[in-house]
Amino acid sequence: MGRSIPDGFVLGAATSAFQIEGAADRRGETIWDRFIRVRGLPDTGLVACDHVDRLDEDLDLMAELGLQAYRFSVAWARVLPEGHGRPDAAGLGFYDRLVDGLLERGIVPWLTLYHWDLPQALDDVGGWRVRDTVGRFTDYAALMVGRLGDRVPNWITHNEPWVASMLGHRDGVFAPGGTDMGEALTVAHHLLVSHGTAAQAIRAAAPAARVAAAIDCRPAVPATDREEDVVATRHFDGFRNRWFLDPLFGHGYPDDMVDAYRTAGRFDARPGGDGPVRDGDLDLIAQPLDVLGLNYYTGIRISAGREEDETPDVAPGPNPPEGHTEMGWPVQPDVLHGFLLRLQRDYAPASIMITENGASFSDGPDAEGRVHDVRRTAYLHDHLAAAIDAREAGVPVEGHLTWSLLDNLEWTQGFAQRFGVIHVDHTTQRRTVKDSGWWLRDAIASRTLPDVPGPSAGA
Ligand code: IFM
Repeated sequence: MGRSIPDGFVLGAATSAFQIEGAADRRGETIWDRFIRVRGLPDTGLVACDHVDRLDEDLDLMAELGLQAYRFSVAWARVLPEGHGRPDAAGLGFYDRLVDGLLERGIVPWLTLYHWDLPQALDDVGGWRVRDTVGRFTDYAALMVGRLGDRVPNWITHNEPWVASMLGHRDGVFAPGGTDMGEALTVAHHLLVSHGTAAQAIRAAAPAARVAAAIDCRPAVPATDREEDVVATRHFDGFRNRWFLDPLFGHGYPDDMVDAYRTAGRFDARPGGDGPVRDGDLDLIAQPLDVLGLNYYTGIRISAGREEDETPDVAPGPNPPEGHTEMGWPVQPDVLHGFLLRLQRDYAPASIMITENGASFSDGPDAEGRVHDVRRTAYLHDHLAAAIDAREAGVPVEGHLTWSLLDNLEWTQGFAQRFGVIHVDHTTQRRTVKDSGWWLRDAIASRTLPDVPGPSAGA
C-alpha cells in the first residue's frame, strides 16, 4: 500500500505549443522556427507531435489516464500570425476545441500564454528587447482571456523567464540567439513587466480567473564550505532564482544583485536610472499572484567561478550514470522538498502549483509494446512524495503537473530527449502509454502513490 495523496491535491500533466502542436504551416513564423532554420537544427517543429491534427486522440489519452488538470500553452503566432492585428479564426478555434474537450472530460485547463515562441514578426521589430512588446503581449493576453476567460480558470502568463532571457539573449543557445547580458536583463525586465500588465488584463476580463507565473528554479548549495563557494552560491541564487521571485512578490530586485550588475556595468535596475526600468514598473510586476507555478527538475552545487553557470557536470545523452537523467541532471527529490519550505519562508505564496517536474529517459516499447520506464516512475513517485511532505509541513502545494504528457520536441535537442509518460513514435506518431503513465493513472484513481518496483531513480 503506497502513501496516500491528500484530499484536494491535484495531479495532471503539462506540454507546450511549439513542442507538440506541429501544423506550422497554419500559424505565423516564430523565433524558434527561424532559429532552428538558421542554426541548421533538426526541423522537428514543423510536425512535432502532430497534436493539432490528433487533438481528439490526445484528449482521450488524457481522459484514459484520469488527469485532473492539463497545462498547455497557446502559440501566440497561431492566434495572431504577426503578433498583433487581426486574429486568425482557425487558430482561435483550435484552442476553443482544446478547452471544450478538456472540460467535457472533466480536466481542468491551465493555460500558459507564453512558452518562448514569440512571433518572428515581433522579434523583427525588437522582440522582448523593446518595451513595445510588453503592450503587444498585453493585447494578446486580452484577446485570449476575452475568448477563453469564461472556461479557463487558471492563467499562467510566462513560462520560465530565466530561460527565455538568459539562454535566449545571453548564451545564444536558445531563440532568438542573443549574446549580451545587458540585453538579457532588459528582456527579463520586459517579461516581468508584461506579466504584470497581462495579469491586469486577465483580471479585468475574468475577475474569477487565477493568475500565475511559472518560474523555473534551480536551488543551489555550495560545493564546499569555503567562503568563496558560499559567496558564489549566493550570487548564483540571485542570478537564477531571486531575480525573478523577489520582484514578483513585491520585494523589488534583490539589492546584492542590483549592486553586482551595476558595478559590473551590465544593467542599471534603478527605476528611472539608465536601464529600461521605469518608475512604477516594480508595482506592475508585483500584481497579486494567485498561484506561484514552480518548474523544478534538479538542484546544483556551485563553486567559485561558476556563479552564473549551470552547465551540468554530466553531459546529456543516453545511459546516464546512476542517479541522473538523460539531460545529465541529478535526481534530487529532497532538494524539491527543501526548496518548497524555503519558498514558504521567504515569500509566503498564496498557493504553489508544481507546473513542471519530470525526467528524460529514452526507454521505448518492448516486443509486447510495453514501455518499462521504471526510472521515470521512481522519479515521479519520489518527487510527488517530497511535494506531499512539504504540503503536510504547511506549504500550500496544490498539485503537481508532470512534464510531460507526450515525448515531445526538446528545443535544440530535437527528439533526442524523451520526457513523456506517453511514448511517441516520431515516424508514425503512434502513441503508447508508458508504465509511468499507467502508474500516474493508478495514483490518481487510488489517491495513493503506488510503490515502484525496482531501484529508485535517485539511488
Ligand atoms: O521541455 C522543457 C520545457 O519546455 C520547459 N521546462 C523544462 C523542460 C525540459 O527541459
